[in-house]
Amino acid sequence: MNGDSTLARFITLEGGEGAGKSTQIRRLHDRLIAVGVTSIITREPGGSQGAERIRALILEAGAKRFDPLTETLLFSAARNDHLDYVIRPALAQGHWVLCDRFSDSTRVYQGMMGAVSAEVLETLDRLVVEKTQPNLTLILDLDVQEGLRRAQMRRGTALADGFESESLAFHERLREGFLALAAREPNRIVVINADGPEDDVHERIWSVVKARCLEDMKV
Ligand code: T5A
Repeated sequence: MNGDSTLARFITLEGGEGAGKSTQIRRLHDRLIAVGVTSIITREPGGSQGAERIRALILEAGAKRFDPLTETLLFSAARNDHLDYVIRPALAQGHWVLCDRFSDSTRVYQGMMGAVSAEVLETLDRLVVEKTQPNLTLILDLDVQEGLRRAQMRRGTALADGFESESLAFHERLREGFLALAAREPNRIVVINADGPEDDVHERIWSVVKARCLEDMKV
């Protein structure tokens, strides 16, 4: 099935801190391999050499966050590099791309939460992402306290980054922001209940990916 760029799919996973995106992206990758689909796993911010350098700058543990417009420009610069060097080449070779966060995170964190205007975000999206929009976006929706508990467990004694250190109210509004995006774009975005055991969440994701991306490929 791989090798044909018209069959390649770009899938993004989004949601709040600790919702299980990285865990579920690995599970989806393995399941796709089992049915003969080659995919790559990547992430934002980061994913390419240049973008990983920008990631280190943005997510420095214990550091104060940049202002929302500066963050937007940094995330966009990282995304531009990531698209040029990793995402578009992979899709052109017919590989599926599974990306842990993408432009919906900018819409919610910097747009809805940081009040960066829709006009600025749309202009940057046109400039950077252009036609390379995700075919499918899965929003992993989870109780905020549970997500932060999971993120903290994974981090252990290391310092939190500026995003994880935000208030509970911030994370609640973030969750609402993602749900609002999903309501606005039902053709592209599906909300996945991320509560419960990993296996259950994976099955929920798999049934959506099968129905939306694999049906016409007879898998
Ligand atoms: N950001 C990003 C912006 O503001 N704008 C942007 O444009 C972009 C792209 C990135 C930060 O940057 C911001 C958003 C973020 O704050 P990050 O370090 O990449 O930061 O962090 P996150 O993307 O938030 O990812 P996390 O690693 O915090 O969470 P995940 O990937 O959702 O969760 P995961 O899979 O690592 O799981 C966390 C822990 O929970 C366990 C895992 O084993 C792990 O220990 N777990 C479960 N436990 C119980 N039940 C389950 N079902 C579980 N699933 C996983």
